[in-house]
Amino acid sequence: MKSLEKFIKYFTVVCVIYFFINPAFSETKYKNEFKLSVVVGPVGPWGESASKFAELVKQRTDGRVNIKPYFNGQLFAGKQTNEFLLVKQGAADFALGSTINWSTTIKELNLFSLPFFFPDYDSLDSVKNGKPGKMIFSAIKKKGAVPLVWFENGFRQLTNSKRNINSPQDLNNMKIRVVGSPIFIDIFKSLGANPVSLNWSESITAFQQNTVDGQENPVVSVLMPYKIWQFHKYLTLWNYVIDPQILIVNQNVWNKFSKQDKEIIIAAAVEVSVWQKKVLREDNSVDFTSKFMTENKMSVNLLTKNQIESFKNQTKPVYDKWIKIIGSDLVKSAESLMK
Ligand code: X2X
Repeated sequence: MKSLEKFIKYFTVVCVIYFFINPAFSETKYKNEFKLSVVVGPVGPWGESASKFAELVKQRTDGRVNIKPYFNGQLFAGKQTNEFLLVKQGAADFALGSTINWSTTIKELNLFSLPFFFPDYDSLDSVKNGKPGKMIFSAIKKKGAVPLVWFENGFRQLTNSKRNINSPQDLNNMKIRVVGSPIFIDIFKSLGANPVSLNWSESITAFQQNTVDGQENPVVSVLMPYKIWQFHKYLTLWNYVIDPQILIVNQNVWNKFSKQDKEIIIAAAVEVSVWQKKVLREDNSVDFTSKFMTENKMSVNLLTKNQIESFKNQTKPVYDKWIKIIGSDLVKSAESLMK
């Protein structure tokens, strides 16, 4: 009996040692699939960034980290503005998303939706790379997900099926589809329009059936892949809000990756975000956009400085209300960098 006990003890010790020194056992083993949430479809720079990122990570981790993009908001069981909570709760592992969709949970993200606040890409870059960017990343962390890398969606432009928009009066009573985020409702109400909040996936049907007259989205990232000219004849280039994206990951999922795999994931994301930004910024130029959309029979309307000024004045109460919600420290910090 004693010798049996001795044998069991000896056997256990040998097994434990074997487990720790054998590379096949000690190599990091993760779940088979990590779900990456994407609101739009696979076509266009947003969807393509998600696919490229997943591919690079798989290749560079020799298949250890298998990320699968779920397009068209397949992972939401409801509103797209719940995407952040999906990641926080683990129903999605990653999201490559627009900050707009998460702004109902993280108030700081409404900074990017302040009307006529960001004059150009340089201002956006200085805010993302400076103190405000850090404040925003720490707000995201506090709310329970890990922000990894900034991506981009572009300035948002207006399209509609009724008429050219030159002044707030032209928007009077127009039904405009917006994301279900309160600042967008405020902006379009202040302009006299009738905002209707819908998930993007339901919006295309609304355009087809003419239950709304217009919408606002970035040209290259969303309007081109979705061939908006099939539904709307009028495009107004007004750069009224900027729409950055961020790649986020669930906190527990992130903690379980090895140091080496974390580095691979971040490097792949940075590489793809550089590519995405380059494509978007080149193609978002007024010349390219105007030519492309005119060829597709859209009437393209580039607002003058004075016209923009009248939209800006009209939306001033929205700015005044929302800087308090966003946090005046963050807004001031962004303003001082943009001067
Ligand atoms: O719903 C939209 O308008 C979209 C696709 O741009 C976002 O996800 C914010």
